Amino acid sequence: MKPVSLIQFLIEERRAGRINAELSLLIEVVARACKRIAVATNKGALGGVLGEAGTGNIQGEAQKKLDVISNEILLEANAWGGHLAACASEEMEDPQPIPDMYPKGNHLLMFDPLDGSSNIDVNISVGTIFSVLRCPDGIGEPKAEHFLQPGTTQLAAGYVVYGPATVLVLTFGHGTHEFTLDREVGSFILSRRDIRIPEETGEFAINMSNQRHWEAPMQRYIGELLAGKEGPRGKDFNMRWVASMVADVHRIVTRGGVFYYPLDAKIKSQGGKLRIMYEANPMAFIIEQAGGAATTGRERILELQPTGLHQRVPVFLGSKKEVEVATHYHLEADGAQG
Ligand code: AFP
Repeated sequence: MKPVSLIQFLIEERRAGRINAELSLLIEVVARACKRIAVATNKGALGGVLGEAGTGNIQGEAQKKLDVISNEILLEANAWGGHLAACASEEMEDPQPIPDMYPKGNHLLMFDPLDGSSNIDVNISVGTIFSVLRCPDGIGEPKAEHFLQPGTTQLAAGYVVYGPATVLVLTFGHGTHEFTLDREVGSFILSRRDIRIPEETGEFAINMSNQRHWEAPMQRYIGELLAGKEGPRGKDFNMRWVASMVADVHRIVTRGGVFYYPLDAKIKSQGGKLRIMYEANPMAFIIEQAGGAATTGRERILELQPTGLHQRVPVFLGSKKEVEVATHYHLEADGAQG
């Protein structure tokens, strides 16, 4: 079969009436920016881009040089195209307006420019995550409040994993599709259309070092997975944890599995570890469009009403039946308490 490039795919989606020209251009621009981030990450130590930037982001986390560079690449690429009303990023406290000298569009773009950045210096996969919303009508200068829309309103979401291959996974709400970067040609080529995540799995991803801080239903659930064949689940489970959400989610999108970043006593006051607007929502959209499930352990992520641009939530996502078991344990425990 003839290879289908991302550009061809976007034209087909436009012809099918699933996206408009502005959204198509937006995705092209984001994909082009991610190719530049891939080049920067691939250079490693030779590019002088490893290590700390000496600054902190809004979350109080140390920024890596590549965090800052990736953020700038995405901002610069998206400023002038006329497809955006504003951008928001993990690395900036407030949304970034489009400079006055450029035309404005109707879309809001949010991104985590380089997720898993603690893995950069050790040459383990990192990634970019993005989410696209419509700018509410009549808003010329979007503020944070205009971004605070539930995940169900996302027009598009995607991630790029910078691993042995650079891979883009994308959804417009009509299935989840994967594109692999052909480095010689410089184009993303469709490598999997309409991805389906198996409903059942024997593989889970969680940071086990937090076990003692988890809530009781999480202790029970993971305890049963660890008990394997001899336990109540009657089968053995395997564990993986890359500590780059993009890489962990990409494994699930490829062969199934579940990913958990639950609430624990250490992070309870901040609501969770992962950010709703540019981590949980886009990943939940991608996973649901591939037949998986995504909850906070209690509620469907995509239905949450966000209250802050950098709000954090617990994340349970992946193979549907397994996410349902973990969610059921939490709801059951809440019911028993209440
Ligand atoms: P950074 O982007 O700050 O490296 O955080 C990565 C992340 O948000 C997500 O990608 C990982 O799944 C998670 O943190 C890893 O968390 P632990 O450090 O608790 O393993």
